[in-house]
Amino acid sequence: MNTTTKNIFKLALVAGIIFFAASLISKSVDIHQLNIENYSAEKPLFGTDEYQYEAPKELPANDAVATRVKWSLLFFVIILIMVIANAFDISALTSRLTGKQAINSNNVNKWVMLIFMIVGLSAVAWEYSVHGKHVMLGDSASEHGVQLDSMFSITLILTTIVFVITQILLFYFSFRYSKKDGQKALYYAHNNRLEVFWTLIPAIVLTLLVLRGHQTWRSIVYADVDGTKSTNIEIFAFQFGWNARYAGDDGILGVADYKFISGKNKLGLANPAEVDSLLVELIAALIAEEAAVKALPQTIEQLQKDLQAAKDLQDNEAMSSITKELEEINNGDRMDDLEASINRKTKQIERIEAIKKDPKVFATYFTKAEEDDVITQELHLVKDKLVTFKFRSRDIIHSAWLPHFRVQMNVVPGMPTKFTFIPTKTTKEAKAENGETFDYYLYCNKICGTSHYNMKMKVVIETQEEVDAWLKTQQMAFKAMPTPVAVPAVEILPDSATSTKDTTAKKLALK
Ligand SMILES: [Cu+2]
Repeated sequence: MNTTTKNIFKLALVAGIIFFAASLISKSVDIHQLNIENYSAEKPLFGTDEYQYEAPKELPANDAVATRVKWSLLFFVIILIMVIANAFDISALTSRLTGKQAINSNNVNKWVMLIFMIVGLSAVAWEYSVHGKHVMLGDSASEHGVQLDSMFSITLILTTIVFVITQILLFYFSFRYSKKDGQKALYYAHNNRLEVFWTLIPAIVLTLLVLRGHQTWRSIVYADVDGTKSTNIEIFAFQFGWNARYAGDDGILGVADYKFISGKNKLGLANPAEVDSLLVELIAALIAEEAAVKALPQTIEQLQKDLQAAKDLQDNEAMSSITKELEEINNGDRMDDLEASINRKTKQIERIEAIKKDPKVFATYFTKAEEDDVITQELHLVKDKLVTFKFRSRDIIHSAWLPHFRVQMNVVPGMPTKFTFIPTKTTKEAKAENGETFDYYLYCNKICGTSHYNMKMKVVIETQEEVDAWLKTQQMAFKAMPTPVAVPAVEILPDSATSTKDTTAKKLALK
């Protein structure tokens, strides 16, 4: 096989592979395009109504054509690159045969450098003009947010200036001083003055930026260290949702602890009746599990009988499920699970009882401050009033993100975090600017599981009177409603805690 045939063969092989790959990719293109449509420029990313998943539908005829055109273009670009590469091969061959250079690669390179600079910088300018406005989500709706935005802008302007200058130097110099025959490059290894210049200037600029950042951060973190100047609201995160807890009339958030979390007491508030009821639940479950351990031999016996019966009836479904259960018991998995659960419950009971036994510790937990706490599924804040969020997580790390207020803080289980700020624009004012469908939201900004995307809570900024009126419609955690007004259902605490008080005490007494 001579070289030409070999090259044609190579070319055909590469073209075949590209065709195959392109056909594979193009099958997934339709769905991909639909996803992009959902985030189109007309639809703002934040503050719209609930995101509705739309089932993939047929592409409109125009889009389908556009898709095909795009893929054809890609194919032709690849072919073009291959043709150019082959042209270089041929020119190299010619120059070897004739001793003359057909294409001067230094010349080609320098023009490619210049074109790359022009195209690249134009693309940067286009990016800034088209997508730049989406970076900030409009003006900040909080006091400190104005500071953050200005810091962001200054950093962006400075880095853009440096970026443009260095890119022009890099590519223009490559163009201007490309290799020429008979020209020798100047050997210039070191210059102290230059070193000092380009070390000191960035150092000074970066120090100024960092100092301003440090100062701004301090003004946020130390706005209300002891929590006396601001309204304290607890933000509770769980997979997958948020709760807000208001302090109630006493202005104090009741103590809460993960140890007290139960089906009814989802935030784990230190309420004596709730904690007793949890203890009863735990003890009952413990007794049941211990009984299940003791009864394992009988369980096996019964299951074997059931298996025989299922065999007689030729009930395949029952047979496979019983066999599976028997296997689980015989290989020790069931026993391990039960033991782990018994250990867990025993420890939890011991911890709770330790708190209850020591009067000093008891007093720090059970302060009665939780009685008038209000747990809500929306966040209502007063305009121009300092608020402190105290974050707590039930399960794993979440991140509370209120993009319009430039607020973000990790929500870490076992490690309380907080953020203090002043909202400066009411929801009404924001709606007037952004349209009636606009709303503020608190999002989770840490991918925390399958329903992470759905983890958000509506935030309403209004006047003190409006917030007070709204709070009156919300249910207090452990006290009956002060006046029987029409209340929207809050599903957090379906039963009133007081009703369990008597039975709890009786059950504990029985123990
Ligand atoms: Cu989350």
